[in-house]
Amino acid sequence: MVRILVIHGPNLNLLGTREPEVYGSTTLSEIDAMLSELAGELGVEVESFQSNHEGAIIDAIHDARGRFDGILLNPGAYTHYSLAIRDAVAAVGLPVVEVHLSNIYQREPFRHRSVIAPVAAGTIAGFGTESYRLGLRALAHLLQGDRAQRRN
Ligand code: CA2
Repeated sequence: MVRILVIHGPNLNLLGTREPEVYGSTTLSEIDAMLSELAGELGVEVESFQSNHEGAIIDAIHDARGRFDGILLNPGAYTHYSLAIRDAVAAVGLPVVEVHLSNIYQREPFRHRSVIAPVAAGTIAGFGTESYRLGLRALAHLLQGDRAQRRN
């Protein structure tokens, strides 16, 4: 079965407890539960990980090789400047779908640039928790297509 690692970056552990006007009122564990439910429908497996530390996120990306087929990644504020996370994504060679709750292009200018986007398979932003669900669907579609192609 296709296995997907979900990585939530810094401060996303606070979801649902602060700034609901920007990030909504759903907690991170509720998002993880939604993703597990959707994974069941899509016939994929998901495992979730959250860290506030750049190095821990990089380690999780490296360790995904051989254990997961793809990564659903919300890099949080690292999106905008972490060349180290970008390099890890490029190096691991697994498809990565970048997701954001908010529409980063409607926000402050420093959020308009993602250094991750050029090495991601695709990016979804602005749909709140639905961004994660759309991202999981997109990644499952990509990976299940790859599997079918390898069988033929
Ligand atoms: O919209 C997104 O998903 C972001 O990745 C969220 C990051 C932000 O730095 C990016 O520009 C866009 C911030 C996550 C902070 O989450 C909080 C949740 C509750 C309270 C405070 C912060």
